[in-house]
Amino acid sequence: MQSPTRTALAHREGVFKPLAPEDLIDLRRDEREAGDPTGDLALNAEMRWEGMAESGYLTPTNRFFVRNHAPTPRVDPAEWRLRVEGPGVERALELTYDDLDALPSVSVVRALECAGNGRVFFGEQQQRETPGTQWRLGAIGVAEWTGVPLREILERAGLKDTAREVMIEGLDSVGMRRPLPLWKALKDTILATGMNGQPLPTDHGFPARAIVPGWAAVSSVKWVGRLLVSDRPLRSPWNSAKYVMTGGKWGSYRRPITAQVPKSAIELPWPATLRRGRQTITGRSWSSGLPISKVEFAVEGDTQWRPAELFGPNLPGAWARWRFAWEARPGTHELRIRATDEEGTSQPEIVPWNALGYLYGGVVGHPVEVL
Ligand SMILES: Nc1nc2c(c(=O)[nH]1)N[C@H]1C(S)=C(S)[C@@H](COP(=O)(O)O)O[C@H]1N2
Ligand SMILES: [Mo]
Repeated sequence: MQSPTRTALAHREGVFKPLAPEDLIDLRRDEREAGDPTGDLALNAEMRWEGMAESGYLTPTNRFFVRNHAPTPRVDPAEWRLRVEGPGVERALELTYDDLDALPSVSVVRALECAGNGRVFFGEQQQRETPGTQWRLGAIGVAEWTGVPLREILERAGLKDTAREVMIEGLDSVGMRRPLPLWKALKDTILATGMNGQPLPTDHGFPARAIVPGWAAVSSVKWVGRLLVSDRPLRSPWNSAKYVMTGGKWGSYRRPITAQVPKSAIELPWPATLRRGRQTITGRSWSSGLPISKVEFAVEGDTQWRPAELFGPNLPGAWARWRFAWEARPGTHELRIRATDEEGTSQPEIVPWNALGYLYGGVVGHPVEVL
């Protein structure tokens, strides 16, 4: 049971959910210790992968990672309004929570993954650290999201031919917001009010958040208060200064991050300790919006990749589970996993440098000590 004191304390810390150390790793503490001044404001907690070995296809909500640019706001659903306005619509709309509930809704199983997931490996594997939260691989979760297609909402406001982008605006103190091209808003984006069959939890965006399938989670704005429909390209700090890929010899161009890249994670602690002998190793692989076609493994020093066995659902835009048997010999090893998606995109050995440390989709060596 949570005591009221514990809950109050939790919110002073910027978040409501318990962040049990066996479920989540509170990276904000590391950031404070490292002297990052934003560490107090931003809350970042990543999932412990070892917990997924016992879980089903979906990530249990208590284990789901949290990434906040500012403390979680508490929004009263009775007071809450969704405003839809701007030069791209015929008429401004204001919807209450009940109005939103009354619109046609869908349920979809989709991954939500931070663009910075895997960032620590730029430093650990490629000897070139990048700034920002040093996520390992736990800034991802797969949930069943229930909500109203953005198309249903935008069409009620009457889209003009000139409509181009939708700025999705959050109600947190930093006013986190990011523009979405209209085609993506209409294609498969939803405004979710439910997660894993429950009302959206406070920290995950209650009363309503965007879910933009296949795209880095920065587009999936939480605590949405307004949809601003424009007739021209829009900017916010989250598509111009941050969440952009830098490129060119001098890092001189910046492209907003949209789609994710294939990645894999083993359901073991980091680092892991195992007993000698035959072990079943399990994990999951995912890609931007495609099913996984193949997963292979190698122990460091192997010259050959060997196949892992895929099992269970392999939903596009979510993930695939896999397992393989490993004859563990005493000593220190690195287990390496490589996934390939249905378009044939595989995880590379080396990830091209980008200054802000996004989209680390490379093969990583998971350290394992066998006793
Ligand atoms: N309003 C708002 N929405 C937000 C954020 C935020 O700080 N404020 N963070 C974004 C980022 S960078 C990520 S990775 C996801 C994290 O979603 P989660 O905390 O539900 O896991 O939310 C996105 N939506
Ligand atoms: Mo993120």
